[in-house]
Amino acid sequence: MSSAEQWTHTERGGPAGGRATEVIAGLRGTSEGGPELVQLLTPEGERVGNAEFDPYVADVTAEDLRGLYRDMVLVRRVDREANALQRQGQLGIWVPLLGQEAAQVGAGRALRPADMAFPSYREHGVAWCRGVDPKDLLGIFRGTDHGTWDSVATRFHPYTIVIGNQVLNAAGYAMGQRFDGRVGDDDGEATMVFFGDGATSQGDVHEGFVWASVYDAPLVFFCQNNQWAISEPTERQTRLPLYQRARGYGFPGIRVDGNDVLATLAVSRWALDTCRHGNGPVLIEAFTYRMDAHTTTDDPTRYRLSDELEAWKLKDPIERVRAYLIRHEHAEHEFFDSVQAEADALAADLREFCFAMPEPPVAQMFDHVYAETSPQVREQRDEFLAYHAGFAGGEH
Ligand SMILES: Cc1ncc(C[n+]2csc(CCOP(=O)(O)OP(=O)(O)O)c2C)c(N)n1
Ligand SMILES: [Mg+2]
Repeated sequence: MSSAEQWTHTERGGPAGGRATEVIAGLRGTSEGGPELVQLLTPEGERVGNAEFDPYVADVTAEDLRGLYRDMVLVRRVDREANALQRQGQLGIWVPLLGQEAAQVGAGRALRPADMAFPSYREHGVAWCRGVDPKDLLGIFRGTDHGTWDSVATRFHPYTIVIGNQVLNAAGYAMGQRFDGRVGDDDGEATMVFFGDGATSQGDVHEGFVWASVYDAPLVFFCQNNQWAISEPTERQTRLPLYQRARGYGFPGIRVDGNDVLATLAVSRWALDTCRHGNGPVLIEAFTYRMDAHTTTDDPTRYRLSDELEAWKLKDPIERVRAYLIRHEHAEHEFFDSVQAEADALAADLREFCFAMPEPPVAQMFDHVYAETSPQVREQRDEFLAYHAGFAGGEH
């Protein structure tokens, strides 16, 4: 029996006290965001006033909104193209961001150039906002490199696959920003770290919360609650809304509609401001949904119901901005057509690049295991090369 079958068919007890019997996986994990959800644009594209957060997007013009729309369409197109490339055998695996464009673009566009960002492995939209060329992401998933962007120049750390580990890296980095006196006023710096709902059950994330809290590190914890950690629903990670965990660590937590790019931008700007002024960390829970599989190796129909997906499709992050732009006559057909054409060209370029990617020499995988190679690594490399040389055609 797969673990998905176990939670759909067995009775679960445990400390929560039998409340979760016979729950169909996901139905509880994907309930509405609740009254505490910060939302500025409804799924229908209507603007909702919010006295606390409106000031943080008061300067956002129609042109800026078109820019956010463009960002989301382009990153979705990159995502779909990379997914197709995996299906055609060009990538070993792909990690889709479908559905999480607003969360990532809202947060990514709130960051200033001097701020630092630590992603996990799904943050293609944040990468885009940091100026990382989508081509630089491909090698990670083709298995040819570890990402080719300059993480110092872009201020976008390499992807981290080990769940939650980047939270510790980010806490240390943000403590450094504080120790170096780079916080305290509006010119201060901040760091943002991205992780998932499942990651909140990792010790690394807990430790990161503690360190950042007690050192008042300028760190925004940006948790994309996409309702699932592979096949585990959020209800298997927490019995209270994730943003409320922050209180136990002594810093503010807030839940934002992660499918609303404007609200995510506003809340992220507020949180980054709080940090750069020296007030310590903030937790943002971006309430969103993973519309596709966990990765291309996963089949979500094994563990979640299609009506859940259908319900979330109505909250699509791109459609609500499109509806808003049309309703307020902020964009004409020509604009939407030109963004589509740009997306298609970007995808074609990505595809062409992928087909032409050179195969690296097999010895290269041993080069960056440590900053300086060790006798053990050298020995393993030599053994591996000798093994490969035994095949017809030499090294390969
Ligand atoms: C330390 C560690 N344990 C387990 C895994 C396997 N793993 C990969 S993704 C994942 C689920 C993560 O879920 P979540 O934090 O919600 O992020 P999402 O993938 O939904 O963005 C797990 C358990 C891993 N990569 N690292
Ligand atoms: Mg998740």
